[in-house]
Amino acid sequence: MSRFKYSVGPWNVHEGADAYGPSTRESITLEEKIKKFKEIGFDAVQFHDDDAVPNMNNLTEAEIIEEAKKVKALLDKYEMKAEFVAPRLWMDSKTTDGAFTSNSDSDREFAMWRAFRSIDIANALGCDKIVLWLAREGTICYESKSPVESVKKLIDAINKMLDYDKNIKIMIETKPNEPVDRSVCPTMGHAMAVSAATIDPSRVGGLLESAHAILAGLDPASEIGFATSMGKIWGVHLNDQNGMKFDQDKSFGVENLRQAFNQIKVLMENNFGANGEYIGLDVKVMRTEKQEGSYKHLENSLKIAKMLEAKAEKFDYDFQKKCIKERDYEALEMYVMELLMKG
Ligand code: 3MF
Ligand code: MG
Repeated sequence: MSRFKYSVGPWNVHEGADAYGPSTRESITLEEKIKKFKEIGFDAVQFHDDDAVPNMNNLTEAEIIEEAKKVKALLDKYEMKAEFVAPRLWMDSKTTDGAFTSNSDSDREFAMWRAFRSIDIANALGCDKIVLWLAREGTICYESKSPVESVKKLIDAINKMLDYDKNIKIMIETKPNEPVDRSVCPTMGHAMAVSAATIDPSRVGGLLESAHAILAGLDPASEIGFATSMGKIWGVHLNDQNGMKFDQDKSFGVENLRQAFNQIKVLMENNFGANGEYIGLDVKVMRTEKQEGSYKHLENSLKIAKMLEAKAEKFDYDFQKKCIKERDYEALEMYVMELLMKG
C-alpha cells in the first residue's frame, strides 16, 4: 500500500514522434487513456488546457466550460480526479516568441486569454491548481529580450491570474532550457523568488521535475528539499535523465537509483501529500516501443516509485544518527548502497 497518490498526463502516452522522425504508434483516445490510468493504479489526471478542450481557440468562453464539463463526467465515470490544468502556451502560432514574456503585445494578450480559460477549465474539472511550464519564456537570441523586463512581465501575468480567481493556486514548473536556450525561471530558487514578488505568495508554489533539475546541473531531491523548506512543493514530476542533454523523460529511477531514492525519501520525510498533493510521473515510453507497450513506462515508473517507498520505509534512522555522531559518512553511504542493492 502506497502512502502517496499518483498522477499522470495524457501526453505521457504518445505516438513516439520526436524532432527527427515521425510517429511510431497510433493515437489513443482520452477516455481510453483515463480508463487505463485507473487500471494501472493512478488516482488523478493532469491536463493541458487543450487536452481537456481541443480546438479551444475557436470556441466561446461558455463553450469551453461546457466541453470541460464533459471531461469531468469522464473522470467521474472512472473515479479519477483532475490534479491541475496547464495552459499549453508553447504550441500556438501566437506564442512563437514566448507567451507572457513575448515582445508582442497581442501575443501576450492571447497568453492571458489562455491562462484565464485554463482557470475556467480547472474549475469545471473540480481542481484548484494551475501549472505554468514556462516553455518559451526566455530567449533563443539573448539580446532579443531584457532579463529584467521578462521577470517583471511574468510576475505581472501571475498577478492577473491570482486576481482573476481568488481560490486558484499556481505551481511554477521550472526548467532551465529547451525549447528556449535560456529560461527566465530555471530553478526552484527562481520560482520561490517569483512567488515572493507576487500579490499573493501563499498561492504561488513550485512543481519540481527530476529531469529539469538535472538539466540545470542540480540534484532533484535537493530542489524538492529547497521548495519544501518554504512550504511550497505542491507537485512533482518524477522521471529520470541521463546528464545535461535534451529532455529525456525516462522512467523514474532507471538512470540513477540512489538519486531517485532520495527524492522519494525527502517527500516521505516531509509528509508530501498531506494536503492532497500528488506525485506526478512525467515519463515517456521509448520511441521503439510497439503499440501494446504504450503504457509500459508508466507501469514501470509506478512500480519503481513504490519499491523505493518500501526501501525508504526501511531506512534505519538510528544507524544514520550513529554515523552522524561518529562522523562516519563512509559507513552511512555503504549502508544506503546495501539498502538499495539487497533484496
Ligand atoms: C516539459 C514538461 C511538460 C510539462 C507539462 C505541464 C510535457 O519538459 O515537463 O510535459 O510537465 O506540459 O505543463
Ligand atoms: Mg513535466
